Amino acid sequence: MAAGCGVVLATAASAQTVHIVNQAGDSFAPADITIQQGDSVRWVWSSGLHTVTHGAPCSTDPNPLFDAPLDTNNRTFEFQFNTPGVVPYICRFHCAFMDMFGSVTVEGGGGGCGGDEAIGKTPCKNRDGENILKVKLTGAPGDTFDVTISNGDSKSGTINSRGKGKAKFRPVPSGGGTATATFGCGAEVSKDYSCP
Ligand SMILES: [Cu+2]
Repeated sequence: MAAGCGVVLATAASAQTVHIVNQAGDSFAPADITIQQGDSVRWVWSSGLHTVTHGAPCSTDPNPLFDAPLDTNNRTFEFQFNTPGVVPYICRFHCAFMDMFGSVTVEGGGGGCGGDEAIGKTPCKNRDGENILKVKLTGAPGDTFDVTISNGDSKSGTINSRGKGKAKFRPVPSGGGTATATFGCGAEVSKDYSCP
């Protein structure tokens, strides 16, 4: 887990995490946190009138991702960060005089693999005198992959919304070989194939 996070609540449904930032007097605690893409941050009020406003000290971003009150009527504000990068934010009332601002650093790469990363079937068939090898993959939707086969040929692609991907090679030499897939999330899997 990233250093500087306060309380971290794991959600049951997925690997997504909710990170807590407390309003403590005229500051955010912790002011700067690092999270993974898809995680959420929940700001928690304790006293006074504040806002959680996207922007660099001390102005509002021209296209703010969020601009929420944090006060007795709005005691929490939660936002999910789906894009890697650094998102600065301020309190509108206390940024300039009290340095009440912070930042959320969103790390990409999915924060690890989902466990579905695998090579399924590797059919290789002769068509019109050429061997065509298909390498069928499963993984997390949106994740990228590179597949390399024994003759050094490689192909890349993206796992589709149904969790499947495919790499097609032609021509492929006769005989056996191994297909190795490296996923964007870091997983590496291999499977043998055999061509006529
Ligand atoms: Cu404030």
